[in-house]
Amino acid sequence: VNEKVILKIGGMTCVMCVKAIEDVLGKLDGISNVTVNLTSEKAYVTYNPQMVSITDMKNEIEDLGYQYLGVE
Ligand code: 9UX
Repeated sequence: VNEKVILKIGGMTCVMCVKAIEDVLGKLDGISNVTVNLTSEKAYVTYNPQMVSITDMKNEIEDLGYQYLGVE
């Protein structure tokens, strides 16, 4: 069953940052939709918690060089 989560992200300064985060999160198995908003600095994620965890998302965000600031 899919769930929705809103992740707070720090360090994004341009639309390429947004695209980079959407791309890496979108490639994770179990994530069916990602929309990142630069102004609000949030990622709106639809995912299957049996396939992927918030920690997985956090790791991907941090590996890219951005900050994971928790869930809203
Ligand atoms: Mo452009 Mo966003 O270099 O870090 S991708 S500011």
